[in-house]
Amino acid sequence: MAQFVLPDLPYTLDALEPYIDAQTMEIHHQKHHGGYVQNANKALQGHPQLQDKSAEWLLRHIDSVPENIRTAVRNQVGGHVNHSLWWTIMGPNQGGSPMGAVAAAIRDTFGSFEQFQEQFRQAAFSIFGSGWAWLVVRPDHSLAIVTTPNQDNPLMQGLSPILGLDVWEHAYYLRYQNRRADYIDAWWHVVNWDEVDRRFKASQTP
Ligand code: MN3
Repeated sequence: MAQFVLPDLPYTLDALEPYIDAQTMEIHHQKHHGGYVQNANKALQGHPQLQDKSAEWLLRHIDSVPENIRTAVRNQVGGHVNHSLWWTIMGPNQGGSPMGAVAAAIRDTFGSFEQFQEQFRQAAFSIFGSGWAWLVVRPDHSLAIVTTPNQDNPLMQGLSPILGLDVWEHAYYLRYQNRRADYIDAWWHVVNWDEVDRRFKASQTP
């Protein structure tokens, strides 16, 4: 039995239109995320001692994964975990400003929601090549903006991601071509802040 399974999208393919188009969603979910799941399962096939581990555990303990499959686990399990978060922190009729505990923490850390958005936008825009921008919770429960290359996940550095932005070209090229900044600006309209707040609260309990 396969260790990892491609999760269903929590909404229809066209639900994030016009900000993210249905064709991009279909290819991104079925082909890209589907590919990470298949390749992750393949990488772990001959390693029964790792098959009862969660994807998150494997990333947190990436240094204990056997060297001959470490790069594959990092890329493919990383891709699976990143995209599993990605679908859930977006939704139709979302966007706007965060509410609740995470909103207060963002204000305390960055001064205002607008200042947070500007810093996050700058971080995402500045990634060279493929990668992700993240809002993470540090072990001391404070917030920070970080970026990772490729499909690396902040769990590999002991950080808990609660919001992520995929800036691989496969996430936006069909609609936005080279205009990454326009994609980032549009993306705020689909951020599901209730889910980000839920993840934030979960990260605050020991
Ligand atoms: Mn992607």
